[in-house]
Amino acid sequence: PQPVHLSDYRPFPFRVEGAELTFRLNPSATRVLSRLHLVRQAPGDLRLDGERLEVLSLSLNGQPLSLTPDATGLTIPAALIPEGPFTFEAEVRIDPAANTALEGLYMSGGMYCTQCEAEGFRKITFYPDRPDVMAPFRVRIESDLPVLLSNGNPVAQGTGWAEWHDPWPKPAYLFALVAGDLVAHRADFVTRSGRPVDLAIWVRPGDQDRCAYAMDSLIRSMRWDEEVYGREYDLDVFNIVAVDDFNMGAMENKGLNIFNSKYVLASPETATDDDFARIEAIIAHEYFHNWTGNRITCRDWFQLCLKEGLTVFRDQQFSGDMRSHAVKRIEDVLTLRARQFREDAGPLAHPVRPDSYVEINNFYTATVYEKGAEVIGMLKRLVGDEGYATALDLYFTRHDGEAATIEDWLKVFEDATGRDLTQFARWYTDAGTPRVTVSDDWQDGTYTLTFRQETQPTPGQPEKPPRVIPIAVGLLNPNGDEIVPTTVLEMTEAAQSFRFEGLAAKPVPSILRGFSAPVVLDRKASPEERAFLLAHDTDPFNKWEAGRALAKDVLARMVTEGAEPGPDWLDALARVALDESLDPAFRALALRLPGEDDMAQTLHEAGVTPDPQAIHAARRRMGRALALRLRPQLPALFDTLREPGPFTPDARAAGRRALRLAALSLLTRLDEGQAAASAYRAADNMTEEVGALACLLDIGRGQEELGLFQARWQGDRNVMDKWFALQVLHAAPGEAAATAERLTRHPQFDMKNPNRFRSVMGALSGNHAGFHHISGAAYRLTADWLIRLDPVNPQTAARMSTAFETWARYDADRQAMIRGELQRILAAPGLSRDLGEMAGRMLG
Ligand code: HT7
Ligand code: ZN
Repeated sequence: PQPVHLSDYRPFPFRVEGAELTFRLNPSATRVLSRLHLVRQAPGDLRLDGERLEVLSLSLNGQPLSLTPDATGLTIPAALIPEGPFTFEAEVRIDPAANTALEGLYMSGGMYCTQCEAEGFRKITFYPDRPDVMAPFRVRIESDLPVLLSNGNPVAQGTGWAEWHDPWPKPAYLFALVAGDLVAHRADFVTRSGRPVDLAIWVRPGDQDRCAYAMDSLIRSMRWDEEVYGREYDLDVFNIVAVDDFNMGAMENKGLNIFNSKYVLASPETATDDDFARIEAIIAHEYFHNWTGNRITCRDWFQLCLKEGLTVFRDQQFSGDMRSHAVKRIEDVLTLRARQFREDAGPLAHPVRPDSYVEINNFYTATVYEKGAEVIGMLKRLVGDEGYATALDLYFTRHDGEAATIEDWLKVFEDATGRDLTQFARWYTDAGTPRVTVSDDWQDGTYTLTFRQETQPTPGQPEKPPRVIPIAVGLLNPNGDEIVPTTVLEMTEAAQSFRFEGLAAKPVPSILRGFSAPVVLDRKASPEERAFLLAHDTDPFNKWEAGRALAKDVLARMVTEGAEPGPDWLDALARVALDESLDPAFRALALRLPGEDDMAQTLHEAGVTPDPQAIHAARRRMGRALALRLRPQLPALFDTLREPGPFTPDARAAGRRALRLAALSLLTRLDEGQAAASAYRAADNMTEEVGALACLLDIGRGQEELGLFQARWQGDRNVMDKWFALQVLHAAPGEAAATAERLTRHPQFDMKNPNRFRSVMGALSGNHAGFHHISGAAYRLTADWLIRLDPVNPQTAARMSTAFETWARYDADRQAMIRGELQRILAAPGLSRDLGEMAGRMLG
């Protein structure tokens, strides 16, 4: 397949003034009638996208058209098109029941639903399926099912039909339709200008008592967007539907968000604290798209970060406001490093705004989303809070109702703040994570910090000119007082020095506070200096970062030199863990040991070939050493943090549970699981049930508890996903592949359900030492299942193939095995464009 290039963009030569659609729903033979009102804007044929549509009739201004579509659409020659407005009509037949790719119109548990982003609408009818073609839609749904939903406002309904009108012009990727036997959890909202909005979350009967948290999150999101960004909701209704079969997290269709049910349904018994936090964030994310994505959309899919980076940035701000900014920032950076830095360091590296793709679904990546959000965080830091607010207001007024580009976005900031952002734009066009090396000098009361930036070549980009890097710095004096509060240094050169004058003593620098830029900071600091910052830094991110750096240094020496953790690290960490003046959530994060995948990447960057088994073994020894150091305090830490009263999902209570479980995990390394076994039986919420079970599985126990869990939850798909995933994630390295393989034979394993598939195969690649076990069994099993899944659901198969993206880090044997599996995937007959592109890029 030919790649699409950013430089190929051409405006569409027609305007769609209105789209009228009628759906006659039938599981295997749905008829879709579309009437498009069009006006020519420029010379040319009318090209409509359309895939796998059985044509029943086509007409233009009421005259039948005898044209035959090709594999990707229909061309109506310019000569057949009249001057002035005209109407194109098509009737097609589609087969939702056979649609296992979950793109277009498909069925999930007897319900009809749609997923049109990025290019799914072309599987429903002929249409210019590109984001810069925006039109108001009228939709009529005919079906016996009781609930019939589409975008916009309801117009009328009767027995067996309903009509909807969406007055806001939108691209086809935001189209949605749902029909099913559903029940609603309802609430009211009044916007700050007085518009009443009916809110509803639609779920399968029996699930309605698990919607309260999602509804509360929605209401808080709507209020927050009014208060912080001045953005109001703009329709009479806002509907959310939960579906079990869904390729991603959720979808922001105008007025009708469709969600993976795992990001809606929650009760204390079924959802963990992480689930609650994710539900809050994703509900907010999809709601915020109403302005950043729907009202202002993307000109083409290369501009995806325009809506996704900004919307992630907004949902991160929201979660920080709702919870703790410090904890949220640490968690976001952990995710960024685990997913985006990993992507940026391998064969799949691409710019935040890519300039070519074969399959756009392969570019819904951590780089576009999370790095896209980091880039906005940097912009905000550079222009200040006020500059950011002014720029955003200008963005909304200047581009409302338009399909915009990154150039438009940056121009808004230039116009609002007077800054030249030419160099800053490299963050959008250049792939790779800059490495910033720091050295310092102290002379006669002047402290000098010198930074050097370097970015390794990435596929297709050998040269990496310097970028603008905002480096937030604070200075502490040797007794721990802050003498220079956070100051943002703007690095623009390959090497640059910054001076601080008039200081009485050599300070201790706290660099890259708040993780002010998505870079790897390379600073050779002594363990004493890191311990000092862990104890005294006023910036909570850098306080945590100091502890993390210390732990990584210790772990690296354990892996490479066989060293054991010394008292410096153990004492420094114990002080933080036991400091009751600190937020328990922060203490829990400080106790979390560096991840094995993260360690593998760090060793690789230091020129050491990582041995997954050695990392795994060292990390276990590290955990045991920490447990021994904290032994006297662990039981009390576990008991006194118990929450009195009924479960609440708020951040304070969740933080206490997180620290309690961190203590339990350490205790388990000393008592052979006694405390965890009783904690499992005493648990009255899913956080502690799963937490205790994970502790047991980690030490090779928990079989009885797995049986209890299954007996209790086998009727609940979302909870059972946890049961599948836990067993694979916590399997011993030599058993992980066999465990996953056994679970694929379980009667409740269903590869057509992406959540279930991910809970086994995603968990296998998440078990670092298990996935990279030298037998190669996990590599083979993963490739077997990707090949099997590909014809069923190519989008999910392609996403999951990123398990192999880190192959170049490892030794020659593992490299050969992984490359062999990628070649086997590439040779699979009938391979999809999705998986083919990914395997090809990974092989280079
Ligand atoms: N904008 C959406 C991205 C998306 C998607 C969602 C569900 C299924 C397939 C999908 N393809 C792309 C989700 C979001 O970022 O908010
Ligand atoms: Zn999004």
